[in-house]
Amino acid sequence: MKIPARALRTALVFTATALAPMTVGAAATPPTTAAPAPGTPKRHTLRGIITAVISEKSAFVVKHEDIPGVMRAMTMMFQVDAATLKAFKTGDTITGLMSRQGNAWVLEEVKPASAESKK
Ligand SMILES: [Cu+2]
Repeated sequence: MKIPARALRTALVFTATALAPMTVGAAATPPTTAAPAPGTPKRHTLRGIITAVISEKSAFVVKHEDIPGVMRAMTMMFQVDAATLKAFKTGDTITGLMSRQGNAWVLEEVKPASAESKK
């Protein structure tokens, strides 16, 4: 049986029209909001200079700038991971994300500050 081209075109248009509301409905569904996992520490952006590297504690002493609403400018110690510890030295200006984890302040995503200030 041969379907006339015109009838076939009509059928396709009808199908597309029928599907359209479904597509719109799916697109209108709000994305699932990823709520922060309970217990995840708040992280704050920090900028400062490393005044000492304490290898045996896997820590940096950082003289950081004021973190509005969180902490005034001060010099304090931050735990860092082994890779970060090796990647930086005393005198480096850095940015990072600080958070309170247990009894320690932790600095993550540490980057040279020069990379951040290139705007
Ligand atoms: Cu501080």
